Amino acid sequence: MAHELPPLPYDYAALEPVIDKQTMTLHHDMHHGAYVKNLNAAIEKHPELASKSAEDLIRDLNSIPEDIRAAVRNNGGGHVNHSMFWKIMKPKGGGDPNGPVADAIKKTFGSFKDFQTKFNDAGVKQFGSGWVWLAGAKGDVHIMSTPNQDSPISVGHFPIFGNDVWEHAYYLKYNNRRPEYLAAWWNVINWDEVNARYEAYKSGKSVAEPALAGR
Ligand code: MN3
Repeated sequence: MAHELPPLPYDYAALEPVIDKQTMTLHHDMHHGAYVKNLNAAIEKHPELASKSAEDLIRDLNSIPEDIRAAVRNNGGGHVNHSMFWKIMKPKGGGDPNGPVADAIKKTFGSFKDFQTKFNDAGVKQFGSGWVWLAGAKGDVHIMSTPNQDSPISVGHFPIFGNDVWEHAYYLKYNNRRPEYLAAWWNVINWDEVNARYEAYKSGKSVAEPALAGR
C-alpha cells in the first residue's frame, strides 16, 4: 500500500490571515505531495519495506538500506511531520492551552508565556530549514529543534507538536521575518489535537503517529 497525501482537514484559506491561501496550497499540495511521491519512489526499490508505516520507517533509520536511507529520512520525515502539522492547526485556534498539556507546560516551563518565548527562540535560532518541537521523552516534555525534515521519532522522542520553520512555510507572507511568523502561528494552534497527542504519549505509545493514524 503506497503512502498517501492526507487531505487538508480545512479549506486552503481557512488559516487566513495567519497563513495565507497560496502558502497553504503550495505547502500541502506541492511540498508535502513531493515528500509522499519521493518516499514511494524510494520504497519501490525495497518492496520488503512496503508494509511499514512512515513512522516505523523513520523510527530506526539505521535499519533502512543505505541506498534509500537519506531519501527515507528526508521524505519519510517530511511526510510524517506535515501529516502532524495540518492537524495541529485549525481555523479560530489558539488561545491559552488547556487540558493535560497545559499542566505539563506549566510544570516544565513555569508559564505558557515563558514556554512560548523559549519555543519561538528555538525556532528563530534553527539555522536554515527545520522544525521546532515540543517533544516528550522519559515522561517529561522539552523543546527541541531539528534540521531539514528530521523527526524527534528518529531519536526516540515523541513529537507532541511542532512548527515548520522552512522558508516555504512563511516566506510569501512574512518574507524574512521568521520571528513574526512564529509569534502569529500560535493563533492557529489546535490545542485539542495537541492534547490528544500528549495523551497518546503519556499512555505509553512509543511514538504518536500509529496510535493517532486516521484521526
Ligand atoms: Mn513544510
